[in-house]
Amino acid sequence: MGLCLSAEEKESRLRSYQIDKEIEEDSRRFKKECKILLLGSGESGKSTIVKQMKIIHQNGYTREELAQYRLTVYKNLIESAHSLVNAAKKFQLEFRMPENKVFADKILDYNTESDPAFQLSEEIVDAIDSIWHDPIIPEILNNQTHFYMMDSAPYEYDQKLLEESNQNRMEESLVLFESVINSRWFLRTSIILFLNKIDLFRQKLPRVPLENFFPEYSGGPDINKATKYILWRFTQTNRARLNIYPQ
Ligand SMILES: Nc1nc2c(ncn2[C@@H]2O[C@H](COP(=O)(O)OP(=O)(O)O)[C@@H](O)[C@H]2O)c(=O)[nH]1
Ligand SMILES: [Mg+2]
Repeated sequence: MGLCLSAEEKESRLRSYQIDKEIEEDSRRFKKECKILLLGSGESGKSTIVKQMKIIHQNGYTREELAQYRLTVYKNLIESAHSLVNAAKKFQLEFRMPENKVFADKILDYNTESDPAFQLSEEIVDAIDSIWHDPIIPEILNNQTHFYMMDSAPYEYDQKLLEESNQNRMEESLVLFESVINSRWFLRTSIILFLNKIDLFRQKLPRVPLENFFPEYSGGPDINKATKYILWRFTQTNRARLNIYPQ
């Protein structure tokens, strides 16, 4: 009779019920889930946006996670110091403070290690601090259009790509955006266009005219006009007529 189930049958019904419940819960979760694909050329700020989302919406980073980033910070510091010393050489600029000539060689010879307990030596920290205060540093930084330096990499319209040094970053971003937005894979996708690094753009605009790189632009150093022009350039590529939400 229907009511007399064997222990084995009871167990299998229970298991089946549990599986159904799990499937139902999964599908409820998937419906709420929103997948985001962040696309952009190297150094455009993709990782930064993910980190900002984690800080704002997921309680940020644990002490262990922060400790893991320490090595990356050291590595970036040493790489940037190398870039500065190499740029001085490239532009044939001599460090003005005599001790910095010695420090420059010391810095080029120094590399970080991958051991998590690794600490920068005090000597190298002092050497970097000293060259950073040399009067030639502003001259080197003013030449950033012609060499690559991470972190302080200012807004990209006059910058070359890290991946390919003769490709202008802004042109590359436009080409990349055009190929994504018109791709058949994204026909039913909403697009959010992040015009980030606005702080760097604002600083750079009066110093490096946008017209030098985009001769048809005629709005001068007005940040609103320049931003509108760039937004217009991006929206012009939208042949598939997707909804674009500028941020
Ligand atoms: N000043 C400024 N720097 C930014 C901004 N967004 C990203 N960066 C910096 O740009 C560099 C490259 O960013 P990252 O997120 O690593 O780029 P990714 O290669 O696209 O992942 C990093 O040094 C970031 O700190 C921004 O809005 N303003
Ligand atoms: Mg990244």
